[in-house]
Amino acid sequence: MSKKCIWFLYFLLMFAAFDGCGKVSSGTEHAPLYEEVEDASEYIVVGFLQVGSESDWRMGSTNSFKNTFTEENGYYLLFEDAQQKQENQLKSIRNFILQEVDYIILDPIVETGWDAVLTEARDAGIPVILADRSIDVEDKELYTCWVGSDFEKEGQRAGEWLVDYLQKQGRSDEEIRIVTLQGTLGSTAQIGRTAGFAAVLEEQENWEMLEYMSGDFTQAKGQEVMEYFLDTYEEIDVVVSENDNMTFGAVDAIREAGKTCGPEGEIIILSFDASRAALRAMLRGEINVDFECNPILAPKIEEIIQKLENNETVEKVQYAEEQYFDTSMDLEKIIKTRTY
Ligand code: GZL
Repeated sequence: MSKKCIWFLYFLLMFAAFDGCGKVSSGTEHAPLYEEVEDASEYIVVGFLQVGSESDWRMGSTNSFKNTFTEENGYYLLFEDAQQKQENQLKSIRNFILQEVDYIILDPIVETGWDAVLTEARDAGIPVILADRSIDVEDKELYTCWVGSDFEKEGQRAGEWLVDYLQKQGRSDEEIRIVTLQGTLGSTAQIGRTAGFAAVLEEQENWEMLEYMSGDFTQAKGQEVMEYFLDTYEEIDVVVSENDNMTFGAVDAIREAGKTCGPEGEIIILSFDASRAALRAMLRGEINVDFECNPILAPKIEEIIQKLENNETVEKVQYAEEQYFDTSMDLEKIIKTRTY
């Protein structure tokens, strides 16, 4: 189908999907529609399915894609924000298939439920690249490759950091009571971080995990869950929070309960993502350590698409480089280097 037909079909579909009040009935917020250009065939058309806009990390991810897949770089980016609902992603993939995009880039909200729709994409001859989170499918050929983080390593790094920190505090033999704010249940980031930390937890006889509960990677839910933890448990020594935005909520809850956290406080806080906002909170003494999760994945994915355009093979799994930050480091200097 010619690109001009695709654009006509796209506009037709968009109007068909509109429910009369200017909103797409599927509930997804569409980026402004791309006006038609003379010869769209010069562009590589990429359909990107973003999880939502739930966190600072997510905004860094969205900016990375919008700054990379530009018309100047030879791309048409069709951007869909699924507002953290898998059904919106499933609808949008079928929409992209109808438009015969050249590539689908999917950041899957959760790992399961993708076999059927990705089979449709493969039958339509459209390569699927996974960004950030991954999927659990029988047939690994349903996607070309996954570019993201080694989440289990992030969780393990957090456990190892806590062992070392408690040792330095002279608390290796003390009873340590821990609660965990989990991310969106069933997402790769949550599965990996929980499993990685648990691998270290099970080797520490004096550590007790009081409870896991999901704050869905949002600040509001993170505060709500932390309030529940504080109401339920007399003594909490450590909070493991699987992203910075839940951490911000947890810090508010701790303070409102008249308790303290961070390097000088009674509750140790481990966070994930290492957004600029969280490193500033660390500077203010609210967080002990933050495990980086790099959202700037679009340049690596763009390289992959160029290789595929040249019929080159690509690695099935490609991890982003990551580190951690704590108050022993020059945070003022580090924050100046951060891009999200
Ligand atoms: C991790 C990413 C997670 C972040 C959260 O790669 O999927 O989703 O840790 C975001 O901030 O909501």
